[in-house]
Amino acid sequence: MGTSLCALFFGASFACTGTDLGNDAGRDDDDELLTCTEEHECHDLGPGAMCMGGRCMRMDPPPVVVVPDPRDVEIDIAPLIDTNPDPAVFDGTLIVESAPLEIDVGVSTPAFVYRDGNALTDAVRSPGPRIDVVEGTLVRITVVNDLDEPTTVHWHGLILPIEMDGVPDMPLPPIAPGESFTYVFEAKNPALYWYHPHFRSDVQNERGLHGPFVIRPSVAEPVVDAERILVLDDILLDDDGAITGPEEGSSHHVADDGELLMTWVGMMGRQGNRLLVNGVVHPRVPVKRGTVERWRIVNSANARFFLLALDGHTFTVVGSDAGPLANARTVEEILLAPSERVDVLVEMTGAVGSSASLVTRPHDRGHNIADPVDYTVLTLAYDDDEKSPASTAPDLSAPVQELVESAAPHQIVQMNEELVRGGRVGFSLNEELWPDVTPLLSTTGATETWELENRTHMEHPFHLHGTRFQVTSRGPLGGPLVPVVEREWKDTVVVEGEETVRFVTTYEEYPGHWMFHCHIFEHGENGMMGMIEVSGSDDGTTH
Ligand SMILES: [Cu+2]
Repeated sequence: MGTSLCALFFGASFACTGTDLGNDAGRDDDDELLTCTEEHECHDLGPGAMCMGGRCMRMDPPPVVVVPDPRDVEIDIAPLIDTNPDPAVFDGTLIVESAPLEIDVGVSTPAFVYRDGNALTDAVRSPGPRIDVVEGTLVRITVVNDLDEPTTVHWHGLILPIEMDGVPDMPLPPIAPGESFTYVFEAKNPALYWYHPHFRSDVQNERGLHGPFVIRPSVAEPVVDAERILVLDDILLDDDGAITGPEEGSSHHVADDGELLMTWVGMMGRQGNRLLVNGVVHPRVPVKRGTVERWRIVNSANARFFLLALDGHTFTVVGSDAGPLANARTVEEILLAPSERVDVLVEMTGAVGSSASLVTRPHDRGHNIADPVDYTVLTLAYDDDEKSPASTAPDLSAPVQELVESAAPHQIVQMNEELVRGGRVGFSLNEELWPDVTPLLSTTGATETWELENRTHMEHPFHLHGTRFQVTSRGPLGGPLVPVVEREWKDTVVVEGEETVRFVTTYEEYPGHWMFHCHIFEHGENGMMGMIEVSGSDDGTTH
């Protein structure tokens, strides 16, 4: 029995002997303690316990985050230079190249960066330049690949022709080393978006390739005292300051005492040990009492969920991934999964001369395991004087035209996980692992209800390309769904473990093979990607 179990867990190529399995080979007598069919049968193993491949396992703890003392560093991200004098057209150049970054003070970290090809400075940083345009602008961005490997740029959340979506071979090939490509599209739906590669995203995004993309409304917005674009990220550094991973090989190992352990990366994705705000670890940001700031936040991390709280303050949420809310809501915490965005107003009510910490709180995204403590993301430092009279929060709301959920879903996506060859965990959609997938089918103009069924015990942030959607109902897997009353425009939604989420969307304009996938990049690269083939409605196809 030991041999076959070994082959299952470690793959046929692994030398399966009693010695290699450690004490596990001697556990045949009490195998019933380790076998399982349901997750709860493993809970005696403590935090991180799971049932995988019919065996109880426990997960490694998450990496411990290092938070140094705050640094007084400017965190604003410079805008990408527009070389076209016509305000209706934006022409910019992004050069993708290798460069060292200083993540830890005095330590050089080899990384990848987007550099503004028209900037006069050689200074580089990650995130890449802020692309900042008004809706209706024709955007033309030439991407020059100076890496030694192919890359693409995916404009996350933007609605554009399929050729401009940056997914390799869908239908255009990736940009080869030394080559360039000009992406052309119109900016629609004002909100904060972001851009990143869709070629080995787990590696290239982690190494620094991502940047913010702001689309502003064509009518002037109410004034705030300050607007901050905050790109939150984390990065996993080794003792020499190098970016580690991705992990290859089995997702499991055998502890000295014979216990089966699942690696954190193999199961949860690569979570970092440094937290970054616009590329800076723990910046100190000066603020003034009596002001109102607008923070537009994107989570560009591979896998980390930020559960944000600001000591002594609340957040007034005014916008979501792909548009403003109809009604602002005040909250004390914001959960932001990879690639989600949030638009908030923060009233600076702290005492003059005081400070406040923006932290990410422990969040269990599955298997009863989370960070052990709060980690500080940035520190606010209040000036010694205040604004008087104090500003009041402006009204940034806008109506959200509600889409209607149908009684039966048109598209169903089941999320699952399984042990696959080589001992890795494969994350599947409709029991298929990318790239061996059967496309869903749709047509432009059809308003369709999607049902996402998460059959795993962990959260997956589901992202659909080429459109935006409204979550309309959600509830426990197999149980009653509860309508979502406050509608918002999303392109990424967190589906909790054993949860069903329904959303409604319309591919209004652009046919093509559009991707959908888990935005934990390691899950996507380990199978959790699929596609929908959207035909033009004038093909004669009806729905
Ligand atoms: Cu996932």
